[in-house]
Amino acid sequence: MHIVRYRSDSDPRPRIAVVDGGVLSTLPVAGMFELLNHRIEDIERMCADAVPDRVLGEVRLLAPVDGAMEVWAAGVTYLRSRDARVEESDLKTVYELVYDAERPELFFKSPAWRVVADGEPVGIRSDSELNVPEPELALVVNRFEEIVGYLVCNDMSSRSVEGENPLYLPQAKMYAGACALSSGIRPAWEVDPSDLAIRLTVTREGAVIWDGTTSTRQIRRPLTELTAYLFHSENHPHGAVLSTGTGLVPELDFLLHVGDLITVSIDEVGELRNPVVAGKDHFRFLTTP
Ligand code: DO4
Ligand code: MG
Repeated sequence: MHIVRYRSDSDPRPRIAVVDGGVLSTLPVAGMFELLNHRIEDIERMCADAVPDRVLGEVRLLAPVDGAMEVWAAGVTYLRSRDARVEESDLKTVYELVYDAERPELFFKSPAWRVVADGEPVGIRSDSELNVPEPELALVVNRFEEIVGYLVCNDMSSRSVEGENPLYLPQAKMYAGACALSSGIRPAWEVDPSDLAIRLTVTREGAVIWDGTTSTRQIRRPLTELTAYLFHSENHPHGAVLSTGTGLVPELDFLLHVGDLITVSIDEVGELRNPVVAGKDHFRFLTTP
């Protein structure tokens, strides 16, 4: 079962539904923001009580975030991410220190309206030479700080901008098309997230040019430690998405090209596929209603 946001030809308003076996059951909420205003046991009951009303082929799936929801991300939570950043940066110690520190690295990634959906393009900055996808397990958290489900996130990043100076992190991480989320939230009551395979594949002109796999078992911190820091000094009245960091980083000689197809899949959670474009002009669709 997955929880999705969709739009149909017969109704321009986005709706929230449960999908199971290709059949949708629309939920009685105005948006994901309203669903995440409920406790997890109420959400589970709502999903169980929902009545089938249409099939997947009749609708367009949207990014599963709306209202005042925000996407945040954790960093340097896997050894591979620490080592890759030590290699690319002149200021190595910040990454070594944060990997072991009590306080995790958390950063703001995107408001709901800037998130791109499965199938839409992801972006690279026109002023950045070294760009990578970051395949990550993302947590969907309700306003009560409970993890209600899981998504696939691609935390697109400029390695050259971040590598030049860690203070450029916001520019390396936040730009048009930098945040992609899979369509369906896999409910937390259906999946154990402790050892899920995460796979990244990059395809160019039909041929695989990079492929790697890791597991959520490699993450250094408990997931609830990350959500506790997210809610420590800020309220998230519409809930939030927290991406948990990457365990796969291609070698420094790997360069993403326009036209590459990035596929991230996480066992039992879902798949996210996005072609690569360069520059902000491709993302006007996010800013026009
Ligand atoms: O420290 C910079 C960002 C790290 C990150 O995004 C990751 O480890 O996934
Ligand atoms: Mg990341």
